[in-house]
Amino acid sequence: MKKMNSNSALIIVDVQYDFLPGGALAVHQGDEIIPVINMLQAEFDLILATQDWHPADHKSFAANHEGKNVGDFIQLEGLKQILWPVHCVQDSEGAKFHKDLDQSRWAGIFQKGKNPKVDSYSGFFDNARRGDTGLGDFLKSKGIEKVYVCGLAQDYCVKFTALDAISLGFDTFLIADATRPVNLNPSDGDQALVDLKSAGVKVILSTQI
Ligand code: VGL
Ligand code: ZN
Repeated sequence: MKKMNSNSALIIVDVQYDFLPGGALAVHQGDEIIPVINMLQAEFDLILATQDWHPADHKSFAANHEGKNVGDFIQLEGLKQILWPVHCVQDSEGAKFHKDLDQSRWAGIFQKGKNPKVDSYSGFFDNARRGDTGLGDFLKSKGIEKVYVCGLAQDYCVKFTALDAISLGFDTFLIADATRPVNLNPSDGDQALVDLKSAGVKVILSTQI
């Protein structure tokens, strides 16, 4: 493997304890991607991470709505919102990156989900597309044209990060063996791949890099 062109960036989405086995919103076998991502990082000159980073009063948490349960839907600022368990609360253990994930060469960490009134799956924009983390401008300022996305979860934050990347004009790749779905519905992970491919995202394996 030789190093990627300088016009490529790797985006590592939400590899945080709450999305890993034993966490509050655990992704089955989510920890299996950590060694794959660590190997992948060697191929990139520019590596960024996203971090789900919610205030404790975040409205996406079922616990913040009396009588509601995880998996229920509500209207939030005019958007349909599924309710989650409390996860990735700012400064909590669950919000930390896994200790085995190599962070030594990251150029930046883009936090999302800080506005208590709107959820934010993508590392670029919140779900209402009002808030902007600055990730798009950062990539453009570095001359990046190709974006490779990996991390958790395939059917939520990875999916929406890749969809926003392609909408911003980046040639976008999903590294399929470096992500795992949370699969609230058993087909969500597969459906995410279908949706990504139809938007023009190229689904590849880490061995193809
Ligand atoms: C995520 C649900 C809620 C994710 C974040 O990282 O995929 N999913 N917040
Ligand atoms: Zn979240």
